[in-house]
Amino acid sequence: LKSIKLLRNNKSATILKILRTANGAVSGTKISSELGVSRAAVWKYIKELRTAGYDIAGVSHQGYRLISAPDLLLPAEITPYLPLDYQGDIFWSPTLASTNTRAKELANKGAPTGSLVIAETQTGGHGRRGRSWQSPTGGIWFSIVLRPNVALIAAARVSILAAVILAEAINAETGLEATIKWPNDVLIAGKKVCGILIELSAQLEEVDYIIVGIGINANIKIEELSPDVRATATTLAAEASAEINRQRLLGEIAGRFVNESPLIFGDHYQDYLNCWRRLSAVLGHRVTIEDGGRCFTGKAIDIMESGALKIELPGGTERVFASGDVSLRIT
Ligand code: BT5
Repeated sequence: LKSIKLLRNNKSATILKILRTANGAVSGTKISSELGVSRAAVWKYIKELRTAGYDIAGVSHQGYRLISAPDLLLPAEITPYLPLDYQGDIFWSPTLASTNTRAKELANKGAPTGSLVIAETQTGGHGRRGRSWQSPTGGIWFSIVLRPNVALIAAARVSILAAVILAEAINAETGLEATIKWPNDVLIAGKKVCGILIELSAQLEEVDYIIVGIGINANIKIEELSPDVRATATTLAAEASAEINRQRLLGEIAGRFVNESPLIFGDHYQDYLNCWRRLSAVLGHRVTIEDGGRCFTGKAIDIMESGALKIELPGGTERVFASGDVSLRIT
């Protein structure tokens, strides 16, 4: 399968919509007039869809009928779950080194806000501080480009937004109780189901773009993770005892990012901080933080506006830890 780029109003996505809503077969003539393209062009799009894994029957004198769609995160499968006015290009690949790396390349070339880079597997997926992120098939590995018009200092808010969106979207899609482990993991029953990696580019204190990289262990087989990772990880399918609709979950998350990111730069940031507090797996718990080779153990007491975590150390002193270069264990 080749990589696919989908621009808004993509013709193959429209054909799929027509075939999906049709009662039976749809003639090539009808599709060509609805699309405003020739019948030969319709045939070309149908061929492309078949190459991407769609089983479309062509019955002579009747037209085309959709038999089945592949379980892939193809743009045409995501689009139905995005808001109608969703802006941004959607790029899909069967495999990429890292969706964040590709998203950065595209953002540097001007990819608009809301652009998505999606891969079925990653060969060099990464986490923070050079750690690697295992990305076998069945997961949701993607990056979203955001271009808020804000000062660098405000960009940290995206980290709070991302964790809240992920926990809430997972909860809405699966009914599972997802919690947030500072700074940016989403847990189910205490195990990591989702990681978030935020990278940004700024010029003179102004944000140029922000890349939010999201990895969700949706329907992956837990045995495909290495034993050390398996010990602390889980998958949505395992926790819900059912396969997840990956396409709908991805669409919901992307739509929420684009709709809600303006809110955190306006008056609503406090609301998101409060959601974060409510969903937190760490506040009120004893935690151990490793910061630059030193370990601190204490009680997590609050999240700061900067996204830093406030800990109460034995003896009552408080210490604030910036996210980014520390690791935390709930102890
Ligand atoms: C993260 O880093 O949790 C951020 C991961 C972000 C991944 C996405 S996928 C799409 C996009 N493209 C990328 O290249 N990255 C983003 P961190 O907090 O540093 O945690 C990394 C640690 O999580 C590793 O050292 C492992 O211990 C563990 N880990 C690796 N793969 C995992 C998985 N699939 N599920 C759960 N834990 C995993």
